[in-house]
Amino acid sequence: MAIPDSPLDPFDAAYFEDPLPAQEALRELGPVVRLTRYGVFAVARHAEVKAVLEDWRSFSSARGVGLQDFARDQPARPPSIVLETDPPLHDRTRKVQARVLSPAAIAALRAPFTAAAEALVDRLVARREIDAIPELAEAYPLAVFPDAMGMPGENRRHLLPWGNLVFNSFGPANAYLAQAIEAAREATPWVFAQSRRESLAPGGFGAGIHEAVDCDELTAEEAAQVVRSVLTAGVDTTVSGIGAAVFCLARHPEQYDRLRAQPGLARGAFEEAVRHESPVQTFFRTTTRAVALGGETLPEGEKVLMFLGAANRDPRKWDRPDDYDITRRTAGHVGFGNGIHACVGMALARLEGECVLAALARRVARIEITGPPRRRHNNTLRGLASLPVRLHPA
Ligand code: HEM
Ligand code: OVM
Repeated sequence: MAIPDSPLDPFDAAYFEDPLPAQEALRELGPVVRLTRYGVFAVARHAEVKAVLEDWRSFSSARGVGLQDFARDQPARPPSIVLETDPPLHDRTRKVQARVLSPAAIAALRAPFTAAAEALVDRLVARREIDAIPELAEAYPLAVFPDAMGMPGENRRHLLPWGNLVFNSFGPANAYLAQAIEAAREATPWVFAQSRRESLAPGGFGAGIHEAVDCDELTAEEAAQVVRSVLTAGVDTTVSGIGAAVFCLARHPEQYDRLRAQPGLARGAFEEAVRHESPVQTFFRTTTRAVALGGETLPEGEKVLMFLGAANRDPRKWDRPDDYDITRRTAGHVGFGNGIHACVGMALARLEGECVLAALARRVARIEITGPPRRRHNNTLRGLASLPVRLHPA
């Protein structure tokens, strides 16, 4: 049996505007396909995506989780020593992040995160007509995340172009990446400076990571890189996730009514939005040896693209996969990945999502879309650039 070819470019404007038909076609073409445009293998079904995520020995992250193969080409930017490593280095860096971002540590933030969400939504409801992307989906993470890190108030907006740059850099060197490099010119040196120990206030996640230097878990240089990893992954992702949830709830008023009746469903409503929209759409791995996948054998040294968003809509796995259902059992979705690299920040992301949606549920009777939503085009992140809405007060 041969592996079928596809000419799809999953990094162009037409795809970003409407990726679902192309994702369905990929799923139906076969369990593994070849993307001829980039000379890589790809998996879009839930079973194969999960299999790749769970086998880090065969599907390495250390040669980069983007299109570029670090074994062939010099990395275009300093690789992450968490995301783009394998054990044993990965175990050491991840352990520090996991401790600082543990469910218990995140639970301690519930009161300030709730207060910030309520204050923001109060201000926005008073305005009635807003753009829910800059004014809610971006404003909320920018209000709470840098504080939790121990960062200063000024210049936090730099976190957005920085994240936009890194998430574009996992794709090809296309016009989106070129624009993102340009747009992050000021942000880049700022992010490196903010990752140093002296820049981070005591009590925050940043200082907590640097404490690992004192017990020789990390070198000082490594600690700054592990902080940078959190700064990179921690904002744009939740912006896309919160934007996705608001967009889902605005398009599905019957789901929003259920949430209003029972604000305790906020966590489930956010999780289902992560499954439905998959803010992080794709990541690559590289084969470390000849490996069986979907009934075929892939050679060593090949890039494999995982379509997380397609897996999260695979009808082989999900009933009515395209429905947004806030009480769906979402267990098994791969929107936060799976296996040893599964999102280490998911407790924080979920707390942010829950706080925002619960605040909306209590204060807003209806979210009415008042203008054309605009997609954001990014080589890895799926989300909106603009979502004009009217917030009807409860
Ligand atoms: C890893 C998604 C929020 C930090 C991942 C991965 C995914 C993901 C799919 C797996 C990468 C892989 O397998 O190669 C998301 C989504 C988020 C979110 C959808 C929001 C809705 C966050 C937040 C933080 C964070 C808030 C930090 C506070 C990280 C880090 C990794 C990661 C550091 C790398 C972990 C490792 O390689 O072991 N995330 N993430 N993420 N995430 Fe998240
Ligand atoms: C990192 C990193 C960067 C982007 C995404 C990510 C989703 C991690 O620098 O470790 O996880």
